[in-house]
Amino acid sequence: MKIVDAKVIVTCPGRNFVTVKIMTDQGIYGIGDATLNGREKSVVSYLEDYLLPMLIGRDPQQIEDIWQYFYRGVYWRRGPIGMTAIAGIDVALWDIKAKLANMPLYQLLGGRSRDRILVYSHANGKDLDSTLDAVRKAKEKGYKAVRIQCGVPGIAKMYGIAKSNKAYEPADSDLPMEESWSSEKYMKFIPEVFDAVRKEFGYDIHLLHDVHHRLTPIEAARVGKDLEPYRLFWMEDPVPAENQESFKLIRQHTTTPLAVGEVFNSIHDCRELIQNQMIDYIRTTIVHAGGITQLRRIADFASLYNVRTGFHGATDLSPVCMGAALHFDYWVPNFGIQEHMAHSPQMEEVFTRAYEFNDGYFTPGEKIGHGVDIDEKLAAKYPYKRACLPVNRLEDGTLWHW
Ligand code: KDG
Ligand code: MG
Repeated sequence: MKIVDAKVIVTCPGRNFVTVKIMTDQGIYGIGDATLNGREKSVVSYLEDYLLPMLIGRDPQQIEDIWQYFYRGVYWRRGPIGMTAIAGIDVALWDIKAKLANMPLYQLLGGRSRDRILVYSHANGKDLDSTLDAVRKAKEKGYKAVRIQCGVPGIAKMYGIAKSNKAYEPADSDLPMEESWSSEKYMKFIPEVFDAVRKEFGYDIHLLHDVHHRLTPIEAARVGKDLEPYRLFWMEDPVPAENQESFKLIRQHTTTPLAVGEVFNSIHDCRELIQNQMIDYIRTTIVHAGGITQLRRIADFASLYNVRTGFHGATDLSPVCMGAALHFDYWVPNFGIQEHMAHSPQMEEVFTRAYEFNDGYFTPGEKIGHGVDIDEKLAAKYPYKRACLPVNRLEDGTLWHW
């Protein structure tokens, strides 16, 4: 069996998505997500100018060898652009292999370990009342777990809080917008938010929160401690994770569970965090971490230390990534939770999917492969539009993490 063609499809049905499509001499094809939010074209160039031409003539069944060829073989290892490109190819190859085996992907991975996949949704509001409303709406839709973000009094423009009726804040400006931040104002306000949510909805719902890397370790320790009475499912990305040692300090002070890793792209980025049991959930996902081939290694390694998965699943990860992630979640023994943000109807017209939501849980569907496909004709109607993520500054103008 041989790969006879491979291409990249870029489409923007509301936001930019990059999809790898690999064709074989047996008529079977596979697709993979290679979207890197706000930097999409760098991955497109890496794929088109380098990796895809090297695929032609190879046996698509040799997923491992192809992965090693693009990881070890290129000399320049790791990094978000390279690992996202590898992930796009890797998932397309797993899709082909599952189609060849005439199985849904989860069967090929080892079969399902659970009946359904717990997902968390987002509830965010510009103030406390609208946040409580958003939680109510998420509950009405059946979600059993909700990530809560709330505008902070005194902070004018803040990432993670929806503008108008949008579900979240997408990368939506031609050049980066500037937002602002005050750790002091946030740290005072956030326990009040969770206090109000627990008072209104009780403890029979999982609550999550994303700090988005904005605190220092000692500040994160304080927030974790202050949130303990509200029994969070997790506190996410409390500090930037380049320095994995930071988490030792946070861990010494709080029992609030920690989730980290949506910006990681290799097993080495999370090795110390996992090995030293400094986190509880690993968020590294398929599209940004070299695909299923590497993520399997990360999950197996994490299972040795009781660290469970909680994959990133914002809307900038295409339905192709979501489909593949749900097959992985169905199988992986140390599953924790899966993030879910609904794609728009326009996006779901371009990407058809077999996965299904029912009362707070997903199932990946029984379609062979990963069950997601792309309508290329429709995709062509939505040309790429540059869209940048914002930057963040402290009140005195200092550029900050966001
Ligand atoms: O591209 C960046 C978004 O995916 C990210 O900001 C969303 O933090 C996020 C999350 O937890 O979903
Ligand atoms: Mg996050």
